[in-house]
Amino acid sequence: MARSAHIDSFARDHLPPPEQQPEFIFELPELQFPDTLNCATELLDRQVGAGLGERPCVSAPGGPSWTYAELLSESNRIAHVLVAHMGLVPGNRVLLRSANKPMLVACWFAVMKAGGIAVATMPLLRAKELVQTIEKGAVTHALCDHALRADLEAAVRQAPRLAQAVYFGDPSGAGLEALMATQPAHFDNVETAADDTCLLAFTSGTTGQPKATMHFHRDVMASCVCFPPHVLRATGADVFIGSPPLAFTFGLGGLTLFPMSVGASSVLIEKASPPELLDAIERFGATVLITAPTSYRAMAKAARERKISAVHGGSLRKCVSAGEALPAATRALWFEATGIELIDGIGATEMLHIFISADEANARPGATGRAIPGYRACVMDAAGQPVPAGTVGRLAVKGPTGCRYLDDARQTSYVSGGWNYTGDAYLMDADGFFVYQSRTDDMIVSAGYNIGAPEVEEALLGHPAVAECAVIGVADEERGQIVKAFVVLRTPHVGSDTMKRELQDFVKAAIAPYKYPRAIDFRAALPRTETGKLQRFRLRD
Ligand code: 3UK
Repeated sequence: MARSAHIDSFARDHLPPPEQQPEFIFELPELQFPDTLNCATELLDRQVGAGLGERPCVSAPGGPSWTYAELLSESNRIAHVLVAHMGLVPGNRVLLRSANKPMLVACWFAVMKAGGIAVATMPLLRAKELVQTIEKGAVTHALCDHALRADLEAAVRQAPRLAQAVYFGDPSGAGLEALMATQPAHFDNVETAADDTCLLAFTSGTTGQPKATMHFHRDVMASCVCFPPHVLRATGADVFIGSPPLAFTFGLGGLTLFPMSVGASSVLIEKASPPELLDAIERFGATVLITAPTSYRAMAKAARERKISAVHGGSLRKCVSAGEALPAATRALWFEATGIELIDGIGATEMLHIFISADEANARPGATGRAIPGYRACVMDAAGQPVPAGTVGRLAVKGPTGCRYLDDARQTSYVSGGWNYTGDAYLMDADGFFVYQSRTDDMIVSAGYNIGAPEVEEALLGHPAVAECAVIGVADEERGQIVKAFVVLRTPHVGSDTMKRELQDFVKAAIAPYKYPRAIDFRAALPRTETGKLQRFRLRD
């Protein structure tokens, strides 16, 4: 391995000990990386060097719209600001704070170029959570959108180790843009080692204290050669669009790394609610959509009416769903609306991106897919032994990326015997397709029966009055647990005892009757994380 370029050795000093790390496998020819590797050089400088400089790269509804050459010079200028003005040395952590927009992408690449470590934060985080992030990552620098300044300033008062913060988008013109104007458009990228950490990604936290996962320059490039060419197969002519924040590795990959790895362009929208997303798809002629199952469900009706799909004369041709299990009903709904078969994929912050998926031709309703090229997956029993096909157990994966928690005792609960345990209960069928059951700790055991919450949710979603729902197990004297459903009804339906009975009968007719929700609560909305993930634990409280 090449020598680390990090002068600040914080990341290296806080890696999990080698015996606690997963096994990494690099079997594909495209996974043979050189010892010296900087992902910004690969994804940005090299694309410009290869003649793609004039192609569109990143744009946003309110502007700007940058070509690859423009993104390169913006990033180079910011890299100079980091080094010359903010005193960054390789290995320092840089907090990034912004909604999805081209400037955030430029800042991210600037950090890579300067050999720093990007710590992107969800825009909705408040001072308290930012303080946790700063302390956990020993973060010393920040590049932040002026619009999100107040919470960062409040956090810095409590965490003064973050001594260097520069803001962009200040209407007065001061701040990052003014500093950039005095800097050259050329920057010599730091020659980082392939195994130098380049990002700390915090887990989206449906439970407990935040964990920071560590990913290397090599991991970023590995994510670009597995899912994108083998499953997604986008081209340089594609226009990517979607909702996940770039602080979530689903968004970072899907809206920045993957399009840039093939010379495509990406449209970044700050608030990607279903109507805004649909407007932007039409306006920019987006061809690849990256979002979560609930968003597909919410957009289906309008997507059909507005003919956004290429088969109806619109632009959209490929759609990726991840973040949560995709109900077969949602897959069918989206297909009816657009003629597009969703590409479902399970990914995790710990694994950086997607490791089980299926392309359109291999999609199987109700199954996530098969291990993608580069990864292996299997279902294990409690003792870490593979179970036979058709048996439910714990999902275990390994590949070129894997879990390294920064200085965290929970490393040994995610990684065991070289495998990464995602915390999901799955079964593998005879054809190697993985079928999601539930989070391992969301399995409901009622009167001795194992019931996966998503299966009951899926059944409920089949009822036309149900807009959204969530199922949990609640303690019960007689049965141990009973199935309880939280249901958001579509207007004009209203919650009533009659509606309860109707939904219960509907579920009994759709799946094994013992799985029906004995309790139903009607709600106006369900608690979700900023990444759109259902927070079942908040329903349990
Ligand atoms: C769940 C899924 C069933 C599953 C993510 C794509 O979601 C991402 O990362 P997180 O760390 O959560 C990981 C957990 O989310 N999950 C994600 N996708 C699916 N369950 N089917 C799916 N298709 O419980 C997993 O363990 O927030 C997704 C790319 C990058 C990501 N970080």
